[in-house]
Amino acid sequence: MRLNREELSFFNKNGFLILRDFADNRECNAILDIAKIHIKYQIEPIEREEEYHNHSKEYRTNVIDYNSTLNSGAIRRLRQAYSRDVIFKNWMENRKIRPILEQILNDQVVITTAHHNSIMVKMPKESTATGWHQDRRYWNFTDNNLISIWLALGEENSQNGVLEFIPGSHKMSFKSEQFDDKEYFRDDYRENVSLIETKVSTTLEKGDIVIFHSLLLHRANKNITDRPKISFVYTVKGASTKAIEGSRSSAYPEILLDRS
Ligand SMILES: O=C(O)CCC(=O)C(=O)O
Repeated sequence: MRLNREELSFFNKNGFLILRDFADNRECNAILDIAKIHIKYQIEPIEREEEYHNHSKEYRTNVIDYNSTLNSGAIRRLRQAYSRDVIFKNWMENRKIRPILEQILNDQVVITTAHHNSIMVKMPKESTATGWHQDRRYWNFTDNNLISIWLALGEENSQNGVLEFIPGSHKMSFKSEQFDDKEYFRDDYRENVSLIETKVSTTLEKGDIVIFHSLLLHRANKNITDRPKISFVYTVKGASTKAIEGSRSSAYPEILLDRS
């Protein structure tokens, strides 16, 4: 499957693209079943809600051990999905999406397991909102040619924390004062307010995917429903984009995928 010219130019202009009904029910259910077992038995490495919310910029930049430092609390993400189960690995190495990723990256595709490589969980009541941010802020690579693939494993809407994006923000330059000390894009900063008003949020159904650029500003609400929201997200880069040696980004394996 390849993107047509309109889809590719939509991604280049806006920094994200939704592909509806991309993964079939069987694939989604297999991922969900395994994810639920790992959530139930709290299989490390996990990040709990409190940690997701409170970890400092220094922690997120430097700490390489992804195991939780807490013994209890709601799970926010199962990390290192690639090496947890062949079902997760197969989704990340899915051949149907490969030509699309090659088109967007304009390069051979490499999975980076150092960062987004997770089952994302938003538990009812206990989950928190995520502020506006660019994923790339704590990542160390030679350039920005990285994109993430988000798979909805159930309905995602404004009630349970669907992703929201600021279209085109992946191409904008910002001043450091537009961000707070954890590098969240400040929603109380005058210049940011009008830009934030341009946000888009689109309900997702099970099997829909969103591909988004590593510099795109995005956020999500907390889950105020009574059912967990479970999603899968992983990041790929172009082969010519290199992790900086000695950084957290180079501390985990990379998987070079065959050309389509
Ligand atoms: O699910 C959320 O709250 C947002 C997740 C996200 O944007 C991230 O982890 O980078």
